[in-house]
Parts: sequence; structure tokens; C-alpha cells
Amino acid sequence: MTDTPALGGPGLPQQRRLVTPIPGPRSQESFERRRRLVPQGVGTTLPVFVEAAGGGVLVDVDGNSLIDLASGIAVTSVGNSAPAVVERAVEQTRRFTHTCFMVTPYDGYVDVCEQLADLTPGDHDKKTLLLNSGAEAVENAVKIARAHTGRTAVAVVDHAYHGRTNLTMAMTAKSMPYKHGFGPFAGEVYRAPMSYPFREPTAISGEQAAERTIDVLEKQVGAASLSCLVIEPILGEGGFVVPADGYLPRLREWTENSGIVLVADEIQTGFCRTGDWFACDHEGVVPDLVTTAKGIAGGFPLAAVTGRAEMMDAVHVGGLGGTYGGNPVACAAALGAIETMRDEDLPARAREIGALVGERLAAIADKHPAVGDVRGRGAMMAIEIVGADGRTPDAARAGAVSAHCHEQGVVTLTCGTYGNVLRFLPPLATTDALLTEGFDVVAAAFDATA
Ligand code: PLZ
Repeated sequence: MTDTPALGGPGLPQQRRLVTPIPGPRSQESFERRRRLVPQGVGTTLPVFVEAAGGGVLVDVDGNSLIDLASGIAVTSVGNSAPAVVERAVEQTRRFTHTCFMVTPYDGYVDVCEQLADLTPGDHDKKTLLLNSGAEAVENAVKIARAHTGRTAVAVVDHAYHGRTNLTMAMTAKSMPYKHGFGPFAGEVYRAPMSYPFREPTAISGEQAAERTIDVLEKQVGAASLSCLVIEPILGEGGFVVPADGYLPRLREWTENSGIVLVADEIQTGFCRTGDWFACDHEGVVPDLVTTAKGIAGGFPLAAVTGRAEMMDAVHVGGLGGTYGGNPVACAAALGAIETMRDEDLPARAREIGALVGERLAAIADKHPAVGDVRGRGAMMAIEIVGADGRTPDAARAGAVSAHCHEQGVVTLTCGTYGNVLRFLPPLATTDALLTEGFDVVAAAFDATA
């Protein structure tokens, strides 16, 4: 095998070290097998096969150590194979791996629900349903909102991403690659404008943007038909768009007055990523239901809907569930991840990372007019890349910058409706030294592609 350590976790040398071109020969061999055996529909950002990961690095099968600025799309916030996650998951695996919570329950599931009741916004009585994936959490939030209100319509916003299942495809905005050719989609899903400060034709306040959203929904759907408004407090796949101040609070006020369930999709923003436990916390917004996944369990598949107890109980007995939802090993991992977030004050660490990254991105923006906007919160930062007019999306440049980073051993992601946003989601367990080196590479990538 290679001379790299076989075990991941924070003990891995926290360094960028390239011993072959990226991807190396072993990764290329593995990628050939993948090509034969896995459909092309499953995309690949960077074709290196991983052998171990931890802290802020990924080590590939060729022995290259790469700086991770992606966290597997905002999942390994506590770091890959974080000690508390590994210990609890291993211990639980030895005791039992599955019973199905609907057949014979176990404490780990209820422990996670207790943590979520404590951590999610608001101090009302809460209950939690556990599931396997983010899309499944969003689907179930809609089921609960419909059962509670007796209404069917679902409101979502422009640029939203909520998943790849049939209902969540309907709720997701972007056609290619998420929806193209996969219809017909679930009905009764209505889309309204979002607050997207960089792309407003003229500057408008958050309240004005909210009135525009509300106007479309009231006139085109009717508030009395709406079961819920589902919204990411900061758009994830749609481009890391932070709505103007006041946008979310006004939507909270309107949904409350109209008997519409406000669902905050915190699947990407949740669990310390934005510098607070949840992105809604920054504006003091208390949603009725919150969907979580990704960062919740340090890499294990777990998702949740947490919400007002009376809404969660609107569904009849047996109406919610699934074979694996709240799997005991995933719950144990989540308890380890949450313990790590509390013990290490990861919301504060995310704010520190945000300050460091924000400074680096501002310096790149000063030098390169192609940077139209720098935005984000905490350890969820992005730059939107545009053409000479300061406005036209330039996806090709974003792709070129990202490809340059990959060649240099830095894992970066793009996103956005126009594919022109470079987004940065480092593990909160990373080091300042790795971040500094990682953003040196990002800066050099801008110079090299100018
Ligand atoms: N809601 C806000 O960010 C997942 C998608 C990756 P699942 N985002 C990553 C891809 O291309 O499939 C996401 C999200 C928000 C819902 C989801 C869906 O979560 O766990 O991927 O189903």
C-alpha cells in the first residue's frame, strides 16, 4: 500500500503534501473501475480516491495530503473521524447496530431529540423525528405542515435547494442537473422571489424583498392555501446567498399571522457552520420546524425534523417513520459530534474562520475585478465571479479557479444557479495554518486564470 497512515482523525499530519500529480496513478486506476461500475449520473468534483481524513486534510490512495475546504459538503464540521464520534459509534456498533426504532426503541434516538430540543431556535416545547437524509427531512417537514394545517400548498423561493427526491426536486429551483428529464414533479409547490442582494436591479431592503415574496404568494397562491414556507436561511447550493437583513424576520411575522408553518431548512447552515448553532439565530428568527442533517453526526447519515410539539403531533400514529430513521450508530455519532461542538465551542471557531477567510477573500476581490461579491457567514463563505460588466455570471472562470486549486491539492467546491460561485466550507476542526496555505492557493488560482 502507500506510506500514508491508515487511520484518519486529528492525528493525521495537518499538511498539504503532493507526491504525485492530482489525480495520481492509483486514483486514476480506481476511477477507471468507478467508470465501469458506477453510473455517470453520480458526479465527481475531484477524482482522487480517499484513504484517510481528519482535521483539515484528506489523504488519497497515492499518498497526497490535500487541504479540505469542502467538508464533504458541510458535513465533517467536527473533522473527519473525530475522536468522540468514532468512540461512540464503535461502542454502539458493538452493542447493537439496529432494531428499528418503530419496532423496539432505544435511548440514543431520544437523547438526540433532547439535544435538538435544546439547541434549535426558540424555547417552546419541541419534538423531533429522525431520518436518514436531508431530502427525507424536508419531505417529512412538508407532511407534518400539511397534517397540522389541513392545507396542501408549499411555498419555496428562487435558487432554493431541498433535495433530489420527487417532492424535493419540485422544491429545488435549478433544472440542470437536479431536475432535467426527471418530471413530472410533485404538485402544489409554488416559487416566489428570494432576497439576493448582489443581483437586485436596485438596492432594496430586506423588508421590501420580503413584501415582494409575500405579494407573489398572496396573489398567486393565496395565504389560506399555504401549508408551509420552506426556506434556507442562507442559500446553500443556490449560491451562499445571505438575504438582506430583515427579510427573514418579516417572513416570520407574515407566516405567523397567516397560519403558515415556517420551515427553516438548516441542513447546510446548521450545527455551528455559520458561527452560531443555527443560521436563524443571527436574526433571532424562531421557525416552527427546522430540518437538519449533514453536520449533525460527523459524517454518519442522520437527519431530523424538530418543531413545535403540537405541530409534530398533528400526524396520526404510524404516519411518520422509516426502517433506518435514527439508526443507533448514527445517533451515537451525533451525540459525539454535538459533544465536540459544545466542548470545543465550535460556533466561536466558525466565527474565527469566517474572519480569517473573509479577509483573504476581500484581498482577492481587491485585486481581481472578476470577484463581484464576497459573502457568507462564519465558515460558510463564498465569492461570486462575474465578467467585465461586473454582473454577467462567469461559470467558466469559477470552474478554472476551482480546477487550479484541485491540481494544487486544495479541495474547493462551486455552487449557484449560474454555477459561478466558489464556496468554502472548511472543517471547523481545521488549523489556521492550513487555511492560510489553502487560501494562498486560491489567491494564486485567481492570478493564474486572470
Ligand atoms: N437542503 C439546504 O444543502 C443537500 C447536495 C449535494 P441530502 N445539499 C448537498 C447533491 O448534489 O446531491 C441539502 C441542502 C439543503 C436539503 C439538502 C438535501 O440533503 O442529505 O443530500 O438529501
